[in-house]
Amino acid sequence: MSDTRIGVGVIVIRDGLVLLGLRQGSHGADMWAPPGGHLDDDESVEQCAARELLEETGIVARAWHAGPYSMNDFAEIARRYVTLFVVVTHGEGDAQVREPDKCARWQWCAWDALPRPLFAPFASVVARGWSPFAASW
Ligand code: 8DG
Ligand code: MG
Repeated sequence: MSDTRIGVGVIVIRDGLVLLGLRQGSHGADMWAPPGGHLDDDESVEQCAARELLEETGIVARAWHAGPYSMNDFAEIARRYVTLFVVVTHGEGDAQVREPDKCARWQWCAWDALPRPLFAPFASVVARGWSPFAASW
């Protein structure tokens, strides 16, 4: 793959649950993914996480931590994505569908009963056995 991009995934945890959305209209459509998007040239990873979270859900990030990363090849769009995950341990506000063309609905999910199929970058860290609930943030 000669085209590598950086994505940021935002893992919001609240009351023992994690926020996932059903993707629409792009690669990974009809798969469950955390909020997120492309890292812009002029922002930090944390700024990107807070911006994407606000744009897509209306939730304001109040506390966050660096999470894991994953690397995934998407043959259908001939791109490799490096996804940097940020864990938001305190987010303010309810999850709203702010970009209905990109996400059909948000759902707070139990880690031991995640919906499927999961979008590949998030599926990678789950498959590795990583959990946001194993750490004492
Ligand atoms: P943007 O172009 O407006 O910045 O982003 P977007 O419109 O929100 O696009 P997106 O498809 O939600 O995310 C941009 C890319 O980031 C997407 O093509 C794939 C990549 N990406 C990962 N991992 C993750 C992830 O865990 N969640 C989300 N939402 N996107 C991710 O590589
Ligand atoms: Mg997005």
